[in-house]
Amino acid sequence: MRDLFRFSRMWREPQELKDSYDVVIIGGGSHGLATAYYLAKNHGVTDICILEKNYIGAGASGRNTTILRSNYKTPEGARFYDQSVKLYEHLSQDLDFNLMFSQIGHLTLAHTDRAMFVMHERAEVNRLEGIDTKVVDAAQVQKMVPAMQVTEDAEYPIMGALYHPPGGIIRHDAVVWGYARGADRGGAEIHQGCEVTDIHTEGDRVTGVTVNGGKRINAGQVLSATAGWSSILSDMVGMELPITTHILQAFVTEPVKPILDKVIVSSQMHVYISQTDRGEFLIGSEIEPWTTYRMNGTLNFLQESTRHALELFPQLERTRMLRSWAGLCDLSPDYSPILGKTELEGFHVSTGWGTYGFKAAPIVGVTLAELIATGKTPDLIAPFAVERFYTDTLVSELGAAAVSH
Ligand code: FAD
Ligand code: PYC
Repeated sequence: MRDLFRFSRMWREPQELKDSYDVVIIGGGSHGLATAYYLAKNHGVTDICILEKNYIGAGASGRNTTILRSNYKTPEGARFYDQSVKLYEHLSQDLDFNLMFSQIGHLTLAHTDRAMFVMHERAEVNRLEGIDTKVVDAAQVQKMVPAMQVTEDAEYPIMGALYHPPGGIIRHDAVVWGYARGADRGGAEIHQGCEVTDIHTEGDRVTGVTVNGGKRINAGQVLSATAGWSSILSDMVGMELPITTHILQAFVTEPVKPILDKVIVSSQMHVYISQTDRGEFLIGSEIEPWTTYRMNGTLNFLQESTRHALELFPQLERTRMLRSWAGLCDLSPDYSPILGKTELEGFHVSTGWGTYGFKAAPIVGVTLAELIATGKTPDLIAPFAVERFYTDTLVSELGAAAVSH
């Protein structure tokens, strides 16, 4: 299996795995790769291996709908995602790789008085954090998106929206490849087709991992950046995380002329829509309510999301669907991430990203790299420690995390 992944123009051929590293990162998605990149860049830590059971970007990082934004509801969340969007603004230059960030603006539609109230609340939290977000009325929405149907007699009439100019879309696999190349250039080893099958401990600290084939690797610091699979990894050290894994689906149409240059989200219609640089309409919905590790799509998703997308863009009626897919999402009870240290010394996690973690990759990388290199939890991520579930200090992003949760 590993031989399948040996040839890449973007990073070095992997060496044989060594017996020990300073840091082992489990998971070659955007979070694991970004952490490796910033460990070398910001802290000079280079004795790192990234262990990926599949190929780089095989998880949710290569399956998401590429939305970046920071219009969250809690001050903790808004300021955290704001730092991430700011890092994304300069990431192409930083990685010397074109990530195709289109900062086109993001509109969350409101169809009821209650939804308008929530939009005002979010706008106010954002304003206090210095984030550019405001409430606009239906006429302003129509002006910004002339191609969208904004009529009063619609099944879901649009009363207004939360407008967030810094939001946008980016090329997701470029982000993954850019960080992988950057991590490799910084000295980290990337091992694809390399599954962690066990994690070892001695007393109350982590000591290393075993990979498929049976090789044991020693390490004083292990990061599990495994998102949808993170409960399986934490089970290996007897740690129960409050995470459930669900699928989220999306599809793209054939390319059409450019008619949409905003990201559109409607919580009540459970649909979100953008148009890619290639002209495809990219359409997604809500997570499926059951828990699973199987990434199978459903007909119900295609029917419902198509129906709602056509209510907003009836001109797409004859547009053909090109492909659909699903990815795993790791949901926490308060819709905020679980990030940083655990009770096991040296074992760190990045999980609880649900349907919204791609936008967080740069700030996750910066803050986890700081934690691993210095042993200190940066203030920005302190609210997201796993202890919050035992100290009743939840950070509830319900209603602002992604589509309708
Ligand atoms: P992943 O990219 O999932 O990487 C985890 C990696 O761990 C995987 O590659 C996996 O193979 C590997 N792994 C697992 N177990 C092992 C093991 N035992 N050994 C070695 N490797 C292992 N977020 C947004 O911000 N905006 C969006 O618009 C958005 N849209 C989404 C749309 C869809 C359809 C989906 C599915 C998700 C979406 N998300 C979005 C969420 C986002 O994609 C994820 O939160 C984010 O990509 C998680 O990144 P990660 O690096 O933590 O995990
Ligand atoms: O994080 O904004 C988001 C999002 C929208 C749909 C899926 N994730």
